Amino acid sequence: MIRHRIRLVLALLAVLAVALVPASKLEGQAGKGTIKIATQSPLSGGQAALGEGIKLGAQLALDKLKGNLTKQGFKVELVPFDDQAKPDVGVANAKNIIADKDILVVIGHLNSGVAIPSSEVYKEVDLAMISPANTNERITDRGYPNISRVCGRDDVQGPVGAEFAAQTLKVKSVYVIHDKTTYGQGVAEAFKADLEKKGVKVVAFEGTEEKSNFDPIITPIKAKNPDLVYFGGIYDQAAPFFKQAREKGVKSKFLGPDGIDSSDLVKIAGKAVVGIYYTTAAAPSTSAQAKQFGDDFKKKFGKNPEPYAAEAYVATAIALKALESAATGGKVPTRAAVATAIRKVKYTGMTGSIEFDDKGDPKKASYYVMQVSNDNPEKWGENKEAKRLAIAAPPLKK
Ligand code: ABU
Repeated sequence: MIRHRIRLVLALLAVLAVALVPASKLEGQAGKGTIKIATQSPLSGGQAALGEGIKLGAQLALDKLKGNLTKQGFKVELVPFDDQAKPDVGVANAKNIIADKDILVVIGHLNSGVAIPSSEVYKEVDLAMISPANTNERITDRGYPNISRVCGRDDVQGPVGAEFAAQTLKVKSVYVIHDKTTYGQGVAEAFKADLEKKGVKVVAFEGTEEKSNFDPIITPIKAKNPDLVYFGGIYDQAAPFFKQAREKGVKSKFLGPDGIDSSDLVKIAGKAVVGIYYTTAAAPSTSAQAKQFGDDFKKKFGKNPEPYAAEAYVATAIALKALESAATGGKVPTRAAVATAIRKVKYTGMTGSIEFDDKGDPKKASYYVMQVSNDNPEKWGENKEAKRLAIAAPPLKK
């Protein structure tokens, strides 16, 4: 009886002891503070497929790799923001982001035209941004110490497309269309300039914000009958354009930049886009590491990763490494210290090896020319790789 009572008292004491331990300790988070990583990408609207992929790629990296920081006593959280692919929304979000002192890194954006003005806000407080997907050269050519990216640039991507058009497709005449955005027009101009250097005739260069009825654009294309049509823009606009162009009898080859690298291109345009080409700075999912990432992603989120989800994973992995090294002494690091630490990270993973140059570009980035091989969106990852190039980032133009 006495033994039973002693056991009961001991058990009660044990329960009491556990109850008195702070919740943060039980979770392996000893209350040293909270570190937040924000994502900014379109989570609604026509470009949400790529934007959601960026958010989920970052989420997967955080869940898998935050262990060292939580062991050090920090609570680590992801805070996703929807920039709606709109510059004004991105900037409004950026102001809220800098007001939250716990946010030490931003992973984003998808659209260069949103990233550039938003990063002017991050710069005010030395908040680091690592872009998984922005390819416009001005992202890094401003020389901001807090802005880095893990992908290539449009002043390389444009010429990669031009080289492929001239040397592989051997086209003699090209009709260039762009979406009038910083990204779409920028990459189209880089493509056109290099094409003309190679002696290929650019029969037209025009911008459009049209999203649904492309008749007024298709009629002159039919009249000129170019060997190739290049569309500098994003898949939500390119897909209906390509579809209507084929339906109206345009026989030209089609080529576009990485903005059309999304399974939603075939979801919208179907068979009309099978066989078309695109350049991209997003690594195809062919390596063993990328396949493992695809499996993990599908298991966790129930869908395939879109292009640039892997780059968002890599950008977040780099951010976590930088946070670990900047958080020496067990204190939450300053934003400036994190930005400085990011530039020192050397990372090798599923998209290759990344080491930053002094303006925040990867010293060498990979560029791919791909061909759409199937009208099944589930098989976007099986598109055919026509060419792969590793090219050094151009130095800062003085
Ligand atoms: N590079 C693909 C996404 C478009 C952009 O950079 O604006």
